[in-house]
Amino acid sequence: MSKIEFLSLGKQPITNNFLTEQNPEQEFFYNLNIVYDENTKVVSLANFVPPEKMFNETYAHRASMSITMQNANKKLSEDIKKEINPKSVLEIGSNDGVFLKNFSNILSIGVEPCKNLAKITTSMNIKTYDQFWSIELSKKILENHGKFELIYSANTISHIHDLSNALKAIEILLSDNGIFILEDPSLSEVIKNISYDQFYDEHAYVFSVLAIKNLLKETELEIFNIEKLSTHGGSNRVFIKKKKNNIKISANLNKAIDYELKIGIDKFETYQKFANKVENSKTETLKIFTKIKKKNLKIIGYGATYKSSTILNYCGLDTKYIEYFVDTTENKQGKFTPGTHIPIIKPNLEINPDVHFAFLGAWNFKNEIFNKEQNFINRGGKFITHVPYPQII
Ligand code: JHZ
Repeated sequence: MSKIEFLSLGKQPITNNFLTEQNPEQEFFYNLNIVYDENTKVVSLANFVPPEKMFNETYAHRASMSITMQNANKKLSEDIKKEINPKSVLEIGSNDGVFLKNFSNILSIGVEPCKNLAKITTSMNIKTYDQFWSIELSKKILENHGKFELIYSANTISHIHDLSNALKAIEILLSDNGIFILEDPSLSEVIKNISYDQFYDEHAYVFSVLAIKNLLKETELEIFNIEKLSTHGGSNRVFIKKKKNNIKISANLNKAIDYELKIGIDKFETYQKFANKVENSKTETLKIFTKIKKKNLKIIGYGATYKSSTILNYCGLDTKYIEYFVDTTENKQGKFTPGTHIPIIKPNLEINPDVHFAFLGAWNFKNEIFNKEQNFINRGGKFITHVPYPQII
């Protein structure tokens, strides 16, 4: 057995299952356990949740819901136009078109299995295939549009269970001089920040650069550059090409892998230590919430993220601790958090005056949120976060 379990985060619900009414009998729970593969160095969930239960026509997350991500997508698109200048672009997991809308003057195709999202990009005149990414779909797209000079996929490849099929499907559609850019949360950042909430049903994998390099060994593809991003709590942007394409391999690749080896990404004991820190993080988080509640002060949640579902359910933080969440995503408003059934409401222009603390579900947008909530901060309101350790800020 090359896969060894190192962390158990208990029974967890489907993170996209924002309940319309409190009806726990209808909720699906699974055991969120995390394993490390000694051969490939891949870290993944022990039990994958069937994709149809997660990615369907009620999908709530909108990638364009923060200024931070709108700006990041705009900047990336401008850089791509300057440096690569592709004639065609395909995005796997096109969500609400936050990236593809910047490529209206070239052939741009979206792939998005959540039908409600595919409808949004279709209405933006972006041809969108509302199916799961696979070899079969890739062959169909090849027949209809030919090969692509750029394939982009952010926060999606880590969601696909059969990676060998997904990578083969990319090989089929990528032109020989084409570039595939993949972005996903970075395992070394998760270890560094004890951001264990990056493990949830949709995140079947949390990749290190080393793991991606190993996974590509069986394919015609290889990494030629890496960029470290601050988005989504620390991500890797991985630039991939066909092996026969002789683009120079950047020194950034070995630098990134050397760093990962230095922090022990290839050693099981690193994951055992991480698991101990996660348990400790839970204890300390609960201490903070309990202390505040003893004083009868009011805590709300800020950003009902998919990530936060892991913390809420793992730590048992429900309406006893958090009165409600505010979230700008319309499809979450008026609903309840999965498993913990905390109401989610539309944020007012500023946080209500009776609120003393706000738990940062969207800690990855801390700067954007702090800028927006200056009045709350000035009147003595405080935020609670668990990253990089449980604390009040
Ligand atoms: P955010 C989702 O995860 C799911 P989540 C998915 N699996 C994934 O990988 C990432 O996205 C990319 C709200 N918000 O982006 C908006 C405010 O309310 O961290 C969003 O609902 N006010 C595909 O959910 C949520 O927070 C604000 O001022 O963990 C952020 O969700 C801001 C800035 C955000 O992803």
